[in-house]
Amino acid sequence: RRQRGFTVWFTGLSASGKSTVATALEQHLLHLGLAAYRLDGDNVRFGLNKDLGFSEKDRNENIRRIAEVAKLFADSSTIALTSFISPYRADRQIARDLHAAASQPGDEPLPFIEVFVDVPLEVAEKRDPKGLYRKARAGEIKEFTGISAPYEPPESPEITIRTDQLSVEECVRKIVDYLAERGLV
Ligand code: GGZ
Repeated sequence: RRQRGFTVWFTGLSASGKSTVATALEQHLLHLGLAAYRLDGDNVRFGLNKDLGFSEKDRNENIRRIAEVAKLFADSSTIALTSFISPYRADRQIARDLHAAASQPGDEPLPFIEVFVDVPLEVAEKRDPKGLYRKARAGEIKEFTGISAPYEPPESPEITIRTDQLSVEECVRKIVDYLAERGLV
């Protein structure tokens, strides 16, 4: 059977563990012989989206473009893994709806799996690997998610992972088990 593309959409606070889990999942999928590609701030915000900042409008546009690109990867039979905060419910819904709409008449919808990387703000803030929370608290970064800009948690994500309670491997296992149940891997 030909590989079918789909998108695994990670959402969560800065330092919640999105990129760590997405990277481990990508490795796992590649070892299974599946084509997977990770979209994250490093390859998107410094390229395609380098004109965008962190205002609500810019985040809306950031997520809209990422959703379009993820859909193109999925449409090309690749597994797209996106790791962006994507703080607004409406933006994540737009990404989901885009995948549900056929690219061409007669096409099946592309599966869209939302993974909520759910850690308490206190945990993310304590990790603070880049010192951004400290700067945000000091007012040196404005509109910082969780501190001075909103994060709207998903109401019905396909998967929720607690990176403060499970190991990276356990998080990957939970996602892969779900994908296997859906017949996607
Ligand atoms: C949130 C910010 C901000 C502000 C810079 N708010 O931990 P990081 O550093 O590596 O991940 C964060 C990243 C968020 O970019 P996204 O494209 O994922 O955001 S969104 O989906 O909301 O468009 C953080 C850094 O960029 N960063 N300023 N003000 N995170």
